[in-house]
Amino acid sequence: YNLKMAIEQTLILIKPDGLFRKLTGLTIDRLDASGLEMVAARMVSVSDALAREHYKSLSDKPFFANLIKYIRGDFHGLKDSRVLAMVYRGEGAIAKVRLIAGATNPEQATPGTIRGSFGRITTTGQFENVIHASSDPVDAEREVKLWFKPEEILK
Ligand code: IDP
Ligand code: MG
Repeated sequence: YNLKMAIEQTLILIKPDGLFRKLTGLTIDRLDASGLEMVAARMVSVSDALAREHYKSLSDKPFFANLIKYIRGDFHGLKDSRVLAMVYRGEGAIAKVRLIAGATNPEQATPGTIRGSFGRITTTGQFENVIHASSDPVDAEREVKLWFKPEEILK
């Protein structure tokens, strides 16, 4: 049968480990192969406030402090913190990108997914999983608005 999915937008971040390890092209190649369309992209220097707002639902987790350090580039010696933020749009975009990204824990992520191929857990136990991808429609809408002004996203 023909399963028609809603047209969605989803936020993707190439995290500091992805930039540091020169995985930008490989990551975008996999996202483009999904058939979804890139409709916004921006290099962002991640302030403490933006990092905390983005991950606010995880603020009570034991790994939260390190998560803020990670997303701000503190573990990768980047002179200025930076991530590549993108919006992809298309049918079922949120779930499609989550599938391409793979599971949160790189050790459990399916080989061939971005995290399964390129993610790692460091000797100090930090997850380095290369990308962020919005997890559901509510999160996606909130995150797209947090990282992009409306005029920065192609209609
Ligand atoms: P997601 O990125 O797959 O949506 P979330 O549970 O939303 O996973 O967690 C956000 C980020 O926090 C993860 O991508 C990862 O960088 C980090 N994280 C999540 N769970 C753990 C953990 O158990 N240990 C260390 N870091 C974690
Ligand atoms: Mg999440």
